[in-house]
Amino acid sequence: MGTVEPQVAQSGDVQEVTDGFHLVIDALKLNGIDTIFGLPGIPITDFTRMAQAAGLRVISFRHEQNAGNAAAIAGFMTQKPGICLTVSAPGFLNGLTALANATTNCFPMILISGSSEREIVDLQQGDYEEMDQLAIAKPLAKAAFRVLHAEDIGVGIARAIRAALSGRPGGVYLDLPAKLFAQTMDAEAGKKSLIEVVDPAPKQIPGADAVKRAVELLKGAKKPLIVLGKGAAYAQADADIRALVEKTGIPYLPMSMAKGLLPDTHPQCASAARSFVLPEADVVMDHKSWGGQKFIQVDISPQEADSNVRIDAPVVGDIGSCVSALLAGIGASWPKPPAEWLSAIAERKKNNIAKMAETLAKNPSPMNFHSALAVVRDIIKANPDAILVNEGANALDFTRSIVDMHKPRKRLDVGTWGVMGIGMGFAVAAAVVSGQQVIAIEGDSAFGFSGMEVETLCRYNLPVCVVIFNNNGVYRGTDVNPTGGPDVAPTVFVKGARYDKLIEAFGGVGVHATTPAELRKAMEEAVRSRRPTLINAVIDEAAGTESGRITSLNPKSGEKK
Ligand SMILES: Cc1ncc(C[n+]2csc(CCOP(=O)(O)OP(=O)(O)O)c2C)c(N)n1
Ligand SMILES: [Mg+2]
Repeated sequence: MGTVEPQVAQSGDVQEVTDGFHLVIDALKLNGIDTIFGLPGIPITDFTRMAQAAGLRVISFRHEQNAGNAAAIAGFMTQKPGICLTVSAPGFLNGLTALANATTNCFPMILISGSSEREIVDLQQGDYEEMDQLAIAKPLAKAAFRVLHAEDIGVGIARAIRAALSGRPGGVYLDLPAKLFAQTMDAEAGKKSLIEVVDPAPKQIPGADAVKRAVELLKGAKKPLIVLGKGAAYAQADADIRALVEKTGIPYLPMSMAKGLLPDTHPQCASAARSFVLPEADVVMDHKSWGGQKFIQVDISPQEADSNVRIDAPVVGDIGSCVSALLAGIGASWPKPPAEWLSAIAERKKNNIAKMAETLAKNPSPMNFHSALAVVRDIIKANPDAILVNEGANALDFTRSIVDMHKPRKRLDVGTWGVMGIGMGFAVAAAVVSGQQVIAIEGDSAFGFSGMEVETLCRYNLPVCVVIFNNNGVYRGTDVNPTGGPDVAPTVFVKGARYDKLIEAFGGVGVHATTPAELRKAMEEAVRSRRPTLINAVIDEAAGTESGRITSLNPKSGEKK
């Protein structure tokens, strides 16, 4: 229990007192929180100092969005809410993008922000950094709470933890006005006011009838397919998921962050035949329709069924419980899917893998995405515990399809929104939480959103190897200004930029790599030394496509020429 200077009570007895600062720290510690990601300033500077003094790890960032992204992915990796701490108004707003992204992706995180005094904010009298933060956070968070009295801190933290972790996890906002931190109360009463949350993510057991319906539907399928999403990765029910896939013999398709849940090299993995299996399958466990298909959806939220296609067999519960119930339901003698279906997939896989191998073996000059990623694929294969962070457009899509993942929760990327800017926040958190080597494959544009955090990598001496696929711009570096004027095209950056020099400013290792051999040597050395490293990998500026794999989402001009 943290205490402040003893105060002399009226009776003359010395009374142990505590305050808001210490109650928040103690409540977090009581609930197993050991790390805070944040950025200091009024009114939370002293809080960061006291938290560090109390044994919490406090990781300071250069911009709150990166601290927020770090907290969110720490939550995804650990099933404990990641904590992000920000100052009022502008710091709070900087953290909000990460909070909203966490909610969208079902990452458990708590954004704790200092705020200005309610009395002044509500009368709009012009307090320092005045803003009604609770109202602004509400629509972007799964839940939002404010604590006004020191004796309510225990309840506030407990409610935030439960909201972040239970059901579909998400982002929670906790508003702590400046005055709260200095409020004092009797230390013993303070200690008693704290809550150690019991069973914050309760199991939700699916109904027997729902499981039976799903098993029946699966049984009748001629072309079944299992789609694994990042919720399956989050659940940490790896052994049961693997057993379900292997016992049924059903081909599966991992979504981006579910890659590695079973190794991508698994014989039932249909990733290399993705564009064939998705429209072709007749019964799909999870996901999107191509007409005539039937769907089983496993989800902890009963509201999610029918959200974009008719769900014929919703199975509502936590993934672990649902998968073990389905396993029990399919029993010991489940017939393998029809051989025709499996061989049609195998055929496509074989052809696509052979075609890809041919492309990867080429050694064009300048290097392209494929020749560079052949190297990354080898490095990840040799270091299956390394965590791969990935963002960009082409730099994302090519990495996702070329680099096999071998273990669960080792691929962290742009998620549901395809948001740029997660890179360095995710990389810092992945290294801090796991202690493992992190490899961040970054588009040159994507990197720019959080690039200043290379100083953070160096400051904490984290084993992070950032590889920038530098193609001189957004998607490619070849656009020209149609007017012939002096401004370059909107998608083009400074050509031949040397990102490797950025990290050298902070004592990290910078490498300029123009060939696969140079890239391989630099990545191997980074993994061996575990030093913060940034490799500027020069990629053919004409190699990418507009928006990577989602070119078709670009609106077309209706203007008649
Ligand atoms: C926050 C945010 N802003 C803008 C975008 C639009 N966007 C998608 S990908 C991308 C950058 C693509 O360029 P780069 O990272 O260099 O990847 P490349 O295709 O060149 O490999 C941008 C700006 C986004 N997804 N998120
Ligand atoms: Mg680029």
